[in-house]
Amino acid sequence: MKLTSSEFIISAVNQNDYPKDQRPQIVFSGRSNVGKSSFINALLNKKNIARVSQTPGKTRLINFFLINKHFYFVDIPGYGYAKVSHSEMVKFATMIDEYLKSKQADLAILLLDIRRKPSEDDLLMYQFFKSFDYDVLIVLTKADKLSNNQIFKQKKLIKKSLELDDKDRMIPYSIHSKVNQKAIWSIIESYVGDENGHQL
Ligand SMILES: Nc1nc2c(ncn2[C@@H]2O[C@H](COP(=O)(O)OP(=O)(O)O)[C@@H](O)[C@H]2O)c(=O)[nH]1
Ligand SMILES: [Mg+2]
Repeated sequence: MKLTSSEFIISAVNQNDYPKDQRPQIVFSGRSNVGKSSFINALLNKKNIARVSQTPGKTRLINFFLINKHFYFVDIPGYGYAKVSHSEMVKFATMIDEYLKSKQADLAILLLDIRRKPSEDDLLMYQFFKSFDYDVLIVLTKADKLSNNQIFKQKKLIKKSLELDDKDRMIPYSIHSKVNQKAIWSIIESYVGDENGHQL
């Protein structure tokens, strides 16, 4: 697939704000500071379409980006940031629940830092996606920080702690080397089909 256009559409607070059309959606999730905005920018080859945050945990909205006028990237807020109040947590959970229930997306991309053991929040997010029947692609960010040998070890550890479903894939990535970017795009492509909605 050739990337021909990408544009920011809307920051949604609730369902009423979501785009009303039936174009396919790919949803992106991960704890604050995992590299989600950087990853979206890198995929779209844009400097700052998804804002790389200065203050982690600050963006509390669901951002929709229209790609090739054909499908959406949906950026849901980062979680696991310590300094949020209980009421903010509840607001966050309600927002995510409402989006996931809408079942607009078929593929969820869950970002995990390749250097860390998945947190409780990471595990919950993965299980949340599975409970709503999403296929999940795990992207392991910041792969440039580790040696190949360490990457191998971390992949094993992360797979085990998530109890990764056999059909879910896990791919290391780095915004610096852009390793596996092609592979990630072809997975996305297999979910969104071509402009006429045909499965590729
Ligand atoms: N070394 C390295 N740093 C990264 C990578 N991806 C993101 N970062 C850095 O991680 C920090 C958080 O990135 P950001 O995209 O704002 O994370 P977000 O909170 O998940 O959206 C920033 O300082 C990025 O430059 C990567 O692949 N390699
Ligand atoms: Mg961000």
